[in-house]
Amino acid sequence: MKWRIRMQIEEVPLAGFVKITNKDALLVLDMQNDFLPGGALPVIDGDKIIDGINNLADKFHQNEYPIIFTQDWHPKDHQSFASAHGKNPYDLFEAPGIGPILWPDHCVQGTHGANFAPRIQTVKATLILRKGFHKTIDSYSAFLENDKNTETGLRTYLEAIGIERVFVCGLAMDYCVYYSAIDAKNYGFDVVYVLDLTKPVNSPENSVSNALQRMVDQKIIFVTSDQVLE
Ligand code: VGL
Ligand code: ZN
Repeated sequence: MKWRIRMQIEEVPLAGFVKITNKDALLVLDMQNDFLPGGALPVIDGDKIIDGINNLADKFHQNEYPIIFTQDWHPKDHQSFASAHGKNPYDLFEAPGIGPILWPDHCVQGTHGANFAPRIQTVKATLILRKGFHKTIDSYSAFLENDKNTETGLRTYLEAIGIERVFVCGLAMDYCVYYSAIDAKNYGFDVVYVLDLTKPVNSPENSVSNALQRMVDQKIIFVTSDQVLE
C-alpha cells in the first residue's frame, strides 16, 4: 500500500512572536450561527474560539488597523447544497465551482443561521464581506470564488489601503480559512495563520493534514494568538 506521512496540527512549525503594524489586516472567516455547535453545518468547538478572536480583534481595533469579517451568504437553492442534487451532506461531489464535497443547507441569506454568532464582536469590523452568493459557484476563499476566476474585491480593497500582511482565523480551518490563506499568499500578501483561533470541518478524510501541508509548502507563517503582539 502506498502511503505518505501527513502533517498534524501539533507538527506545524510556529514562527514565534510577531508584532502587528499598520500594514497588517485581520481577516475573520465565517463566524456564523450555522458553523457553530447546534447550527446546520456545525464545526466541533467552533464556539471555543470566539473569545480569542474578540481579543485578537481588540489588538487591531485599538490601533485602528483594518478588520474584515466574512459572511457565507448563499441563495436558498445554492449548488453546494446536497439537497440541490438529491444527495447526502458530505457526499463527495465535483463540478466546476463546487466540491470536493456537498454541504447541508447552510448560511441561507437572511436566516438566523447566516447571522454572526451573537458573541462575536463584529462592531470592530472595518469591512463585512459577503461571499457564496452566486448560485452555481461556491466561495471558500474570501478573495477568489471556487471557479478560480471571480474575485470578491478583497484583494483590491487591501491593496488600496496599503496592506501587505494578512492574519487569518475563524471557520473553518480546512476550508474558508485555508483557501483564503492560500489565495492571499498567491496575491502577494504575507500570511499569518492563527492556529488556535480556527477549527476544522474534518471532511473528507485528511482535509486538515492536506491543508496544513500545502500551507507549510507555500511558506505561510503559523502563530498562536498569544504570540501576536501590539
Ligand atoms: C465553509 C463549507 C461551506 C467555511 C463555508 O466557512 O469554511 N465551509 N461553506
Ligand atoms: Zn458555504
